[in-house]
Amino acid sequence: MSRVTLSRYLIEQTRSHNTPADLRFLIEVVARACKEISHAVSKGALGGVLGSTETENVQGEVQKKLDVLSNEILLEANEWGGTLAAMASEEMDEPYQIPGRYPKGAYLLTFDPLDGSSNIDVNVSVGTIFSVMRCPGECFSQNDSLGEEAFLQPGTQQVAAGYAVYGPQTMLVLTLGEGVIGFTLDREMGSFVLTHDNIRVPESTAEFAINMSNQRHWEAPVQRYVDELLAGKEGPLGKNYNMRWIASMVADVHRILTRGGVFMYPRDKRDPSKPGKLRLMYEANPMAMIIEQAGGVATDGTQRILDIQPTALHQRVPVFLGSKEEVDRVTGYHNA
Ligand code: P6P
Repeated sequence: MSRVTLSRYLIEQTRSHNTPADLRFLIEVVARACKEISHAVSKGALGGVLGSTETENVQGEVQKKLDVLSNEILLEANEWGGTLAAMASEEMDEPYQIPGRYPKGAYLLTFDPLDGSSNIDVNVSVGTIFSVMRCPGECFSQNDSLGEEAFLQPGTQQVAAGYAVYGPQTMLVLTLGEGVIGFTLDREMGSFVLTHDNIRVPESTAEFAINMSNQRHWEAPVQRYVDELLAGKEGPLGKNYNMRWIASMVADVHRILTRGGVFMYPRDKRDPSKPGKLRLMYEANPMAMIIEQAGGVATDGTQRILDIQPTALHQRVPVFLGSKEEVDRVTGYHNA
């Protein structure tokens, strides 16, 4: 059977599901930028891009050289194509305005250009996460600069979401709202080739992902749930569980999409002003859309992540996502 590349898949989607041509073009451009990021990441020390810069991002996190490079790659790839009204990134305080010399388009793109970047210097998988929404109303008239309010749409408004994971293979995992597909980068051809045509999250699991070092800071429902997981076969859940924590959301979510699991980054008592670590607009929302499209569940502990009405571009939310049986259980403990 001939190999289906991302370009061919998107063309066929356009015919069968009326995917707008400008959305198709946007996805292809983002994928091309991810190929360039993959190339930079894979060079490691040979590329002179390991280590940190002297700067911090809006999150107060020290920026890795590859954070900054990946952000620039995505901005430069997407600013000229005429598909976007504006962009927003974990690495930038304010939305990025499309330069006046380029046409604007109907979509908004948000992204975490290099998620898990603390893992780069130790050669552990990292990734790029992205989300696409429509620009509300006529917000893309040529001369307006867009404030963050145009981005503050609930995750149900996303028209596409995806991530690239830079691991032993580089993969692009994508949803356009019709299920989840996976493409593997063929470095010889330079193309993303369809290798996973219907990714589904197993409904039950025996594997959980959480940073256990924060256990003393968790709220009661999470304490209860994790205690039950650790109690194993002799406990109320009646089976033994395994634990994995890569500290790279893209890698942890990819494992869960592949073999099931429950991923948790709960709020904790260390900093009440921060309801968790992960950001809604370019981590939780795109991953929640992907997980739900694959048959999983994604909540903030009490409600569906995709229903959250954002109040700020860089707001953080608690995240519980993955196999339905387990996410429903821990969410039920919060709502008990
Ligand atoms: P911790 C990476 O910095 C990240 O944003 C996610 O990719 C990851 O799941 C989480 O933070 C890891 O956080 O506190 O375990 O280092």
